[in-house]
Amino acid sequence: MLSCKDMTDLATEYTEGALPRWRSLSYRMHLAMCGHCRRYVAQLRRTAEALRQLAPHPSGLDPDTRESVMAAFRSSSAVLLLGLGVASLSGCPLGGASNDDDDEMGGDVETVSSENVGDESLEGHTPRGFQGQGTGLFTGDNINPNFPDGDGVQIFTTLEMPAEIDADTAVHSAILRLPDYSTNGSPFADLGDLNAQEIVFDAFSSALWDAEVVADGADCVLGSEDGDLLACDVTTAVRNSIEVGRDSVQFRIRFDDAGDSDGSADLLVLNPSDSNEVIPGLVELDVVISAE
Ligand SMILES: [Ca+2]
Repeated sequence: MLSCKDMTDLATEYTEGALPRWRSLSYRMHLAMCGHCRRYVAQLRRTAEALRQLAPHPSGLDPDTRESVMAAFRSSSAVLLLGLGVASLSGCPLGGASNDDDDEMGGDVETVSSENVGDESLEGHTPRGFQGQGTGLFTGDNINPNFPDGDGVQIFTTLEMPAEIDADTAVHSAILRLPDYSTNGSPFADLGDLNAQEIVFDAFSSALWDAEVVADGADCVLGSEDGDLLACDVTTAVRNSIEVGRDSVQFRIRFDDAGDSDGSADLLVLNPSDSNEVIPGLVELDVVISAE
């Protein structure tokens, strides 16, 4: 994983879209887990936009001066940002956090993990529009010609809380990941973003389609296009579970639109070997913690 220093070094290339695809995915992965780096990159974007807007204004810089500022910005963005008085990366909790960072967070920082339980009573898919449910973890539309056109299915999953976490654990960030998937048709292009929403249920059933998202719970975008590394920030879900003493976190995973009524399948499938089997490891959870 990229360290926070790596994130600083690569920030300008990232915001300019100049990173190789694999590196850009790693960058987004770190951003999903690290609020400090998200704020840093947001500040970088705002600063770049402000510089871009200097030239068109009569009172702005002349073209030569503006270009020299931009060149300095590209070559040393961190230094320029600090010179403009914006925040640094102090407190970044991931991949290379210094001892000082550990002290700020109240103890040794570590990343702990868990995965979906692989239990058909707690995981599966269910369609909109009629009563029914199935055991595979997939979402999209037109999975079966007998389904009403335009309807689709969504995923319900349960993950154990990592064993290292108890009521006294400080949770700094948590990321939900779908480590492997395949697509059929064009689900992202036709159905929109893939979302993870925190819900709570005792047993998987078709009645969960419109389950209430937990108030102030996690509701985040896992990905927006085919090939994305599917991951998003679910810190609030883990904190919510700890607060009420639950030993799991649960999510509904679905696209923005249930179906596009085009009559053809647009699917995302989590188990590449058997789309109708639920096994542990199809969904993963990484939590950055420190003991208080
Ligand atoms: Ca379709």
